[in-house]
Amino acid sequence: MKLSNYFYSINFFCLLFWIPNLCAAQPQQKNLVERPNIIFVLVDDLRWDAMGFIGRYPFLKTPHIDQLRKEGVHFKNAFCTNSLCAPSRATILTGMFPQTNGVNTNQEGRELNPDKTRSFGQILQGEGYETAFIGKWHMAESNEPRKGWDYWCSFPGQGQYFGNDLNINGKNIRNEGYITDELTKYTLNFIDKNADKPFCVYLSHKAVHEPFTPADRNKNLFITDSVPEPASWLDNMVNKPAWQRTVINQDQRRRLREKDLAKIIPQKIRKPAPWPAKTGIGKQKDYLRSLTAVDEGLGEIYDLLKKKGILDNTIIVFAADNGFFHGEHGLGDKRLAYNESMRIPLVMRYPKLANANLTISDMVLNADIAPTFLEMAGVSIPAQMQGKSIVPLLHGKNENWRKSFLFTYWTDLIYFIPRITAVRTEKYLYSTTPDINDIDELYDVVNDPAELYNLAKKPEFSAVERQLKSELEQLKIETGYKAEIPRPDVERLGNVKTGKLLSIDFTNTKFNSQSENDIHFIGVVQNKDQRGTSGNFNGGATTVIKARPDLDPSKGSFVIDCLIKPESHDGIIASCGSQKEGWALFLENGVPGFVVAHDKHLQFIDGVSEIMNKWSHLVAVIENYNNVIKFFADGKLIGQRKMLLPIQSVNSNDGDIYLGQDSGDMIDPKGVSVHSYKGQIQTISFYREKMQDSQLIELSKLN
Ligand SMILES: [Ca+2]
Ligand SMILES: [Ca+2]
Repeated sequence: MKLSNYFYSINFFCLLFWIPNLCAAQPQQKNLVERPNIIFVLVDDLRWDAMGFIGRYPFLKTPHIDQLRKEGVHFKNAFCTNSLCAPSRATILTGMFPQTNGVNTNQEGRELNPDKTRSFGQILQGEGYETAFIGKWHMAESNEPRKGWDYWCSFPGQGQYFGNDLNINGKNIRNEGYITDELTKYTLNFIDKNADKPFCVYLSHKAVHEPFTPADRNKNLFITDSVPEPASWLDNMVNKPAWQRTVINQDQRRRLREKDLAKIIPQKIRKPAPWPAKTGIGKQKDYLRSLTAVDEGLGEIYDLLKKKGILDNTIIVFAADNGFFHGEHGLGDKRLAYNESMRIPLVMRYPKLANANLTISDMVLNADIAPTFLEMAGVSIPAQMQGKSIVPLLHGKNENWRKSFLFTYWTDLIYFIPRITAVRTEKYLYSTTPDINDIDELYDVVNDPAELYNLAKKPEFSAVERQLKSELEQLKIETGYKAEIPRPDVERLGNVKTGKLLSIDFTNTKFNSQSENDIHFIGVVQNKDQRGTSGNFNGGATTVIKARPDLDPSKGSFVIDCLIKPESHDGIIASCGSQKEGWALFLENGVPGFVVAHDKHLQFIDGVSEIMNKWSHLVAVIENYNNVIKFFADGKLIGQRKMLLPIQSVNSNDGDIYLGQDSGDMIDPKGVSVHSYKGQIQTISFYREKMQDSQLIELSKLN
């Protein structure tokens, strides 16, 4: 059986009774000495149970996390509401759910709008806190400082374990060190310099995210230890939705074609191989080893706070953005609503409010972190925050606490994982996939924590299922849930030209070996048939349209319109860019198609009928503002698809448009790009214009 990234084997003061109203009245009175410092340590993809004191991995030693737990509170039922990096981080920062803060996927450069969705960093900064963000930001790609942080140290995107382009307060600095240790050092420096004022540090580790890479000193830990088998390793997946049994490899993920989908057959039954106890699954030991440097760093931070005499006036929170599967149900990665993915570690030390060795079992969320920090800092909580301060729980007041919450997932890159909406209570998980026709899931998480027995549609649970369904709908309304979340950044057209951008008419252009307005005709000869004059592209002939800002397909609605008569079965009619960013109109087996590339992800629309040796009018559209591509031929909509990733500017690379071939770096080097076009092109035009489907159908008619 094949391994993939996703599937393993066959396939988470007078403070005693401080009430919010009282603190809302307090911020003016800046009693800076008494205001607590905040240190928030976020680990990437750390499971709720991957902490030494939990005991899931008997060999795992996390003495400093364990010490925080002993001197503080463990929230044993902590969850993220969306198990993916950027959405969870946006929720942590804003206390708002993805549907309201706009960051519902890792893709499309989604980023918080700091003017509309203020982070706890921005708010605390406004209240006189010295704030620092150190580490992985991961919303959008840039490492540049974001609003709300007096001190900024970050890397682009995911970052690397070794070798990062750090941006420190606007200056770019190359750092070759082991990133967990480096981020700890920057944190220690910041605390050392700011120990005399209230500060808030968000230390956001790269660890323990893939590719799990421990510090050199920790590489040989746990060598002889056995990893206990998870109960759900034996899940044969018979009562799981079919999409969970579908195996898809990296290449299939990146080169999406509807016609290939039929070939990816969901496996009927998973037959688990024996559990590999010596190694665990998918470099599981390296994942756990990567945590050791995080724990060591936490120890250094603890020691410094103690040395500075500010330990007990500092709120220390240790958490993760989401969990991770290590072979449970044969799964890897996260995203789903099962325990391993949605539960997160959450430990807090703040002796002024929280008794030592306290365990809280009420359901708390990543959305609760921001409002909690604000209440603890004596700052009023903005009404738009959807999470709740956990301070009442610390006082044993849970009468008005939540009894359920909404978990969501919007399809992100791995296209076969559908949109998920789920409701979680202390007793049940009910999970649905509204966009596909598949079975729902219902688990009794108390009696079946491994989520092996799907109770959906079982008559004896029909009342429970009905109640959870209605709870789900209620939570969707309460939290402003939407199936589609508009990108916050949508479209900044600036001074880019709109309307018809360029048109080449081969009926009356003197194109032979001539150049005009940065258009170069190479080897194209004139041809005449019953339709009149056209440009004959005879395999190797081309026309190069030099890159211009207005021909950038990433801006607005970009329309490509051409009138052609193909004379060979395979070939590129027109292309721009490469696998990185690009598009191509092509013929394959005489059938026209349209492909858009971003970051080596190819997104195809394939035509259905052959158009050999006859005139045909093709219109392709990139609606980048809403991530849709469309393809029309001869007055009909051939297909449209939601892009998993929008195209970015091609002009930074090679933005020249080539007719008749894909020049330079190819869009699809193993497929359609390799063939030159043989046949006629009569006209080709480019527009930047939002057109209705009816207009596009009209445009693509063969008159
Ligand atoms: Ca993550
Ligand atoms: Ca190219």
